[in-house]
Amino acid sequence: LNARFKPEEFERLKRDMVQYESALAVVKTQLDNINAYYNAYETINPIEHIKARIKAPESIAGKLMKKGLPVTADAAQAELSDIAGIRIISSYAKNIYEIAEVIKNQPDFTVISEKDYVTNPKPSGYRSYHLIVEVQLGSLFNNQRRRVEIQLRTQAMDFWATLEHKARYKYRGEMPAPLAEELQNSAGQIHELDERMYLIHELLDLINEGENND
Ligand code: 0O2
Repeated sequence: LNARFKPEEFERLKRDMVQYESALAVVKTQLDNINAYYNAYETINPIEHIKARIKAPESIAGKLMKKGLPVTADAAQAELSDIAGIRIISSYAKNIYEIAEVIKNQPDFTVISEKDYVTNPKPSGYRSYHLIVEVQLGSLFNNQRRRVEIQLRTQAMDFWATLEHKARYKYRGEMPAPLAEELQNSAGQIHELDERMYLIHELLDLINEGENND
């Protein structure tokens, strides 16, 4: 989709971007604090790493157009929840639920929506846990609130989603059926691998406990 903002809309969007950068920084700092807490106070940190990004104007325009919406700064603000986005990568699927609970209990975040594609994957094979949270900007921004999308996934889910996204982008929604099928099969295998790695991890824990009790 070759969508573009008109110059005056682009100028408005550029100004609005400061709000999303600000919301992203607030959420990222809170998540870095959670990460620091786990490193300092717990024996195991469920967070592997955290990535933050702002959606590029071309992608915002493309998504608005795909949704049949006007390519304007107002429409972007009203309709898109992932202009500011964060990805939290964990080692195991079980960690995702633990981190999601902590995030949901953060007093500065208001949870707007929650989608569990970990237990209920998309038809493409996509697995991740999505949370949309809202945070308040400072008084200079009239205490407005902005949304940030947080995607939680394991390293294996991230590996698959990154490659599938690349294929999806290349074919612009018209992915050849054999490729889509191959990706669906790989998603199944990745899921199996995720579960097997977790079992090995649990087994090692049991062995360690046994040795400590000897
Ligand atoms: P990008 O380029 O990653 O930002 P929405 O997309 O928010 O209008 P929906 O369907 O309610 O509507 O959102 P959903 O399903 O929660 O998906 C939002 C984001 O999740 C997508 O954003 C992707 O990042 C990711 N996602 C969802 N489904 C898939 C999938 O099948 N494969 C991959 N690789 N990623 C997926 P964008 O804007 O589509 O893409």
